[in-house]
Amino acid sequence: MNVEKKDIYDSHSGGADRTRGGNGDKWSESLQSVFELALENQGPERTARLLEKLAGQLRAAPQDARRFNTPYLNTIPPEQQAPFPGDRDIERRIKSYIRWNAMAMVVKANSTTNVGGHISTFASSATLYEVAFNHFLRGRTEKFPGDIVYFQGHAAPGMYARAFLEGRLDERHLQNFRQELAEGGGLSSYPHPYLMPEFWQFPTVSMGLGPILSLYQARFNRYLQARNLVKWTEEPKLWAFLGDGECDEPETLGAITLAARENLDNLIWVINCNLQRLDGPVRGNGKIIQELEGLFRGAGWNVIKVIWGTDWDELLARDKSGLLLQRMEEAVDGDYQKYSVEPGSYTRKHFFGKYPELLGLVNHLTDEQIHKLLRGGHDARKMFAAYKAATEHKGWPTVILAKTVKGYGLGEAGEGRNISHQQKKMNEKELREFRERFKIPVSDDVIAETPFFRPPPDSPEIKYLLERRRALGGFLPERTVVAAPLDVPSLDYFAEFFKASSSEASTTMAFVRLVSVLLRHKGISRHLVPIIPDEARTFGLDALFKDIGIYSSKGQLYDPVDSKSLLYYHEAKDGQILEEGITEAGSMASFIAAATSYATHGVPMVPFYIYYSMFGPQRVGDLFWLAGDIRAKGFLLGATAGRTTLNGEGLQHQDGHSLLHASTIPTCLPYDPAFAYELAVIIADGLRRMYIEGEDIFYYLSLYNENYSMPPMPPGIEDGILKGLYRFKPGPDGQKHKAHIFGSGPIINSALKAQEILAERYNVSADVWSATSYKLLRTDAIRCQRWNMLHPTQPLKKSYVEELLAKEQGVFVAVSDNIRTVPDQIAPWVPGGLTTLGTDGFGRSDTRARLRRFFEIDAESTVIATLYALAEKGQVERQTVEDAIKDLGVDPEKIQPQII
Ligand SMILES: Cc1ncc(C[n+]2csc(CCOP(=O)(O)OP(=O)(O)O)c2C)c(N)n1
Ligand SMILES: [Mg+2]
Repeated sequence: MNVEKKDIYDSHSGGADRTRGGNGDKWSESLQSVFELALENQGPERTARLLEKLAGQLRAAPQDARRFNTPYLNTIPPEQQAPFPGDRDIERRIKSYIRWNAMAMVVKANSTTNVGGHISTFASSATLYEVAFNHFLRGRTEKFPGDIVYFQGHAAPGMYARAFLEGRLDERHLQNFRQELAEGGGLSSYPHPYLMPEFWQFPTVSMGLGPILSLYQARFNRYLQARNLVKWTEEPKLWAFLGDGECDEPETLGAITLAARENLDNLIWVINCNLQRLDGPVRGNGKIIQELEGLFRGAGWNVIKVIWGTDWDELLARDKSGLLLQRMEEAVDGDYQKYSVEPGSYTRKHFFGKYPELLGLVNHLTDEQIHKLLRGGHDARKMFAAYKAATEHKGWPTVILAKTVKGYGLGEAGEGRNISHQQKKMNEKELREFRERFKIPVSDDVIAETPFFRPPPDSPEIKYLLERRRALGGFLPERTVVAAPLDVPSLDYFAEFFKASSSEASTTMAFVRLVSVLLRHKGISRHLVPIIPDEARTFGLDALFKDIGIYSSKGQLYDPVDSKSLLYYHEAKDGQILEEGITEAGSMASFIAAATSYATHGVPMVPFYIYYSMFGPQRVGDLFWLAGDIRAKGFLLGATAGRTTLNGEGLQHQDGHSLLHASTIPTCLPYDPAFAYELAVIIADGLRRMYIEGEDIFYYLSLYNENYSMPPMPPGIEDGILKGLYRFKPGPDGQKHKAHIFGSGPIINSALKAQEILAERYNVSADVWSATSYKLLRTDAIRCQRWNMLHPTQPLKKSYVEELLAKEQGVFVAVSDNIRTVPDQIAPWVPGGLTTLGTDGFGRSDTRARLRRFFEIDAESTVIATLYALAEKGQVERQTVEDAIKDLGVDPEKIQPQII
């Protein structure tokens, strides 16, 4: 244990003499002197152990409900506070101008539109950001990669307002806040790299996603270092700014132990504890700061509370009775919110006035002064000291819990009020008050127009602000992409996948083989990042454990039980696999860190995240969506896909709709390959598009666990595989009727068997097509349709699917292991319409054969659907269909799988 004297003070007492209560003075003094004696004689380590032992006894007591809490005081006592090195007056003025502009852009936008926006989040966090911008957050330079910063989404106006003062944005941008389609462009509502690719790096506004991304990004930074993919003389820090309400999201807190376990002292979270969320208080009846402190300390974080501003130091020092702390501890957040709304007289009466002795403490203060007693998060000196301590802390991540007032400075327009979050307008009186309070040089005659204010470039404020950013390496946020293309293998590198397989295999097995082939490619091997949430053995990925190892910052401190086996659990400091354990959200966060490494670090990485298909977009869909926004590149592999192909696992596991989810993400290419060669063609092309052409796209591939013979690749079909549809096996000549069956994944085998039955028994020649991507076919068709509509007099454009099927005769049927909506996507462009078969409804456990009959996607059901489609067109008798149902042994009265 590496405990220094200072740590013991910090974590246990918050300054021992400040914790006394009632007649505890003597006790406190005696304990203090014993403590000091122990320190002197026994040294810090042994003293810490002794104290731990005693504290352990205390914790065992049932009445001790606050075992992870320190008193409701600042963690850093005034005597240990680092001095503030900045120019407080200038910084205050800069901050005021930013406050004003941030407010003005929202108010302005809402004076003529209803586009919304938020004033109160930034109003409460302006000091948190300004101190960080002026003293801590480092930009990217030639020598330093730049700190990584996650800005709280709702504080975006503040970031824009600062960039305006920095001269990076102009009035037109601010004027067009949330009006991105206005002439000349505008500013996105929140941090969206997709919409502002040179400004924002990380989307954060879906609550909880910024925090979890930051955790896994901090670990990914260590991974890159351990694997020598980056060489930093100084390690960048990661800063995540978040809201206290946001901490209710499981994504926010669900993975915090990772950061302590991995010793991520490169990570700093700043939680803006304004005690409010959207509707009201976060913990009206309790204390969010204390609750979070307990959680983070329990999870092994370094916690720095910044609750009280400098004005309180003197009051606390004068309070010899300990009553002030007692009162601070008694009041709940609902009370504190009220103190920020009511005049000082209310606080005097209800907070101090509860104990007459306390009233004496504030006798010298006017009501106005009492009202203005600062909370820690509004005090630059307190925030500076906290940030400094955080950046210097070694061994664990740090969280700063900064107490603020929501809507600070808005006065009656929203300060501390429950409506604060939704406040978007201010009347003239409120604007004047705001102006007075922050001394903004805006005159009466224009104030109603809320003009933006920027001091001239040679003003002390602008010079100071720019000098600070220069000293810290440059502007933030800023997104620059400097990655060189990767040396990716060309298609012929995958030749082994184009031959017939020597034995039966699944597409999952083909994928694992493909990864091991890629790992032998010099250009790309080091850049691969296999990611897995505790399912490697299910998918056969454990074959890679031995060769490339599982990343562990600690290496392997134990002899694994299976060390003698070939597939032993091999952890290594430079391991390449990210074995995340059972966390799909965490794995997605890792995927995103790797998938954006080309932008974040200028080092392109190729993540292959393979997981249980059902627990993909259905489980963590918001992170899938974010992957699009953040311009992720990489491959997501939904393995054990298929409502019937994964047969025994039942309702909660059998996925028949992830492809549809994936289809909704604008930059995602979803594929449903049937054969090993399709997989190889898709991945080879993906590597080219993402890592040579530089396209900001990512792939979702369904993988299945059914073994069958992998055929050789027919010639000339690569383009069809990539576009989404190609003819795999034509039907026999000389039959009376014509049909086409689109099959996907392993269900192409139903189509192939149906092809035989139709030819042998029903005089139908059915071509079997492999449909690899309905979404891509659809997007292409929509693009053409739209063009034609908007250019009505010009020659018609035809989409790939229309072109491909234009000359085909007969009927079209689609069958897959997914819900019908997946193939239905292209129905409008199929000549004569498309009959679709699919797995709508809940899955259940049984054999594949029975499940496929149940969902009506087996060969027999496919034959019936094809005959019925022909009957509908009057090409075969309806009686033929009825006979076929009987002959093929299908029960027409069987349960219907679809429910509502
Ligand atoms: C996942 C998600 N759920 C809900 C919202 C809607 N929402 C936006 S801000 C907000 C309240 C935020 O409170 P807090 O985190 O305390 O931030 P503050 O503005 O108080 O700093 C809510 C519920 C969201 N953006 N994301
Ligand atoms: Mg809040």
